[in-house]
Amino acid sequence: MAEFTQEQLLELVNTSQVAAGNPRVRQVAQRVVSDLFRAIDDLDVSPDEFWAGVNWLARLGASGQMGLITAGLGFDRLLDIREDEADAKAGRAAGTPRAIEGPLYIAGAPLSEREVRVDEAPQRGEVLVMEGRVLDTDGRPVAGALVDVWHANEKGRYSHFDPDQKDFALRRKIRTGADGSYRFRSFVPPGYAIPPNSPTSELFSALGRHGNRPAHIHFLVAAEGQRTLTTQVNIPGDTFLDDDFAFATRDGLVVTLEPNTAPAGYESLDVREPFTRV
Ligand code: MBD
Ligand code: FE
Repeated sequence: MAEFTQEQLLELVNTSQVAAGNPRVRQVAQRVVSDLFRAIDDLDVSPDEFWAGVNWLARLGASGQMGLITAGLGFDRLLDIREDEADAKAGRAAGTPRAIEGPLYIAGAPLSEREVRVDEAPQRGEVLVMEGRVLDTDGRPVAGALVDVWHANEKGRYSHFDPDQKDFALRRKIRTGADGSYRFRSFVPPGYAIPPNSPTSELFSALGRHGNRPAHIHFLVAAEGQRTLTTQVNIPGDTFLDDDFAFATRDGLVVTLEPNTAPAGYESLDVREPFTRV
């Protein structure tokens, strides 16, 4: 009785619970299962290969690198491309290009008004000051916008994912002033590399791919009545600018650095030495 062909099995898997459950979940799950059945068949995947894959997925989940792999396989950028297309289709103004959030954002960073020092003494790397204004897509200043900033430390690691850093190290939130302005001091961060000896690096070496991201700073900009912008800026000159493992860099987000040898007006940020201004 319970003998089926491959096609009959797929039909059974996909229809065995039609009456109950969530139709959207069912629709997506059916599609994914169908595609995997097909891939196993087309590629003649052996049982050993199949279980090796399952084992890798189990280790991936346990390692907390699920979000890292989605970025590395291009899914995060895919969703951004789709958002951009939806905006274009709906005739919504683009503004600053979006860039992926990535897997390393932590909500709840300490909040400051108008300006903040993001890093802590002792100074690491080159002093960086970034200042600007949050504008809406009509170019009007957005007062009271919350600008969430986060970046890697001098070793390319992020707090909360690195036992050597304090919680919320290199993560700050700034509320913009009446003219939409904000500024912060930190240091020019290096690039990021995926952790070695991890499920992600295992896959990437098997694929012959590197796991490097060019130097960048993340932003999440939110304001009452406005769509939230998730973006990044890239530090110019990085060798991985056009070879980002997460496919997340964008031309419009590579900033210009301006060497500043006369740091007057930055006393409140405790800048006393020459610095780089974005
Ligand atoms: C990062 O720092 C990052 O920004 C992304 C998108 C993925 C991995 C590490
Ligand atoms: Fe990052």
